[in-house]
Amino acid sequence: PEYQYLDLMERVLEQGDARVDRTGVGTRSLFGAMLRFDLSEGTAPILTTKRVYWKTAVKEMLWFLTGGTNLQPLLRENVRIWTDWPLDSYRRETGEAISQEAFEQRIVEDDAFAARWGELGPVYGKQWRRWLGADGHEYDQIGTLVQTLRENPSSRRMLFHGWNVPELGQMALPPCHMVYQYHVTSTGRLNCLLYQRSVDLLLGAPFNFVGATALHLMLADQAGLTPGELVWVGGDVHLYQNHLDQAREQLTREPRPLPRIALTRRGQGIDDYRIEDFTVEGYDPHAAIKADVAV
Ligand code: THF
Repeated sequence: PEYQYLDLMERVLEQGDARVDRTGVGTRSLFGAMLRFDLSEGTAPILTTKRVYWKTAVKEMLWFLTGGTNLQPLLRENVRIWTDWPLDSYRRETGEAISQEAFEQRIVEDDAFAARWGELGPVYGKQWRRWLGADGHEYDQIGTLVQTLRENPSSRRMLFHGWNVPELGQMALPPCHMVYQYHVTSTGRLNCLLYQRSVDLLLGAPFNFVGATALHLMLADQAGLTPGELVWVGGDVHLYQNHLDQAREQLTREPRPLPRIALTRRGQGIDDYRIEDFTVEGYDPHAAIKADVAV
């Protein structure tokens, strides 16, 4: 399974179209890719060719599920992968050369500061749990999904979407992992197809695989189903120019057996999961690979 990812990385490296992107860093990019991960044996797509901080990725997914869009609860869980965007706005708007650590500390300790500067706009959590309709009603796409998985699993409408067109301009970033569609087989296996429009293959994708897997487990648990396949589709799949050496390093490494992931208890509802409910066993990765995220 990990070979699919490494093959994709190699193709982007060797055949990717070099271009300048929104961030100005520059990428090598190719368009359209599919990876398939079998979750049915409890196997998790947590890459072994570098250490992936899977708890961080699961915590991020749990944060999306709360419907939250502010950094504060994330930082209180010591998840720092979203800081760069609000930090960038803060520095631009105030002209203050604050360090990341000082900024994060203020967000954690000062509620008013967090409300003003820690807000990412109507990103994932808002759209998933509280999509604001033209009728003024807030739509809980996740709640509806769980209900349909339970009551009408042959439905072809089991999906949720982050691309809320009128609100895109208020988001710190428009959604990358954009649509999640679910499918239940006659034997009660839950499959997911995740469409990701933009893929930071070195830093982002490994997190997105873990997040989607964690959500898959929770949804299966809620609907009395067993996890099946996670099908991942990438649109613009890219490597940033300052990630090329890291990608080459990763490609020299021999993949090890993938670990196993499980829930340790049954949730009372989709909002009832915590990081302690997830266990990963048999994870023996190669060393972490450091890289800067493009903002
Ligand atoms: N923007 C870009 N350019 N890449 C992304 O992957 C990305 N995301 C989210 C939003 N915008 C993005 C943010 N997700 C890391 C991982 C995921 C991120 C952002 C950053 C990261 O730096 N990971 C390091 C360190 C992890 C840690 O310190 O815990 C790593 O080695 O994995 C994709 O959804």
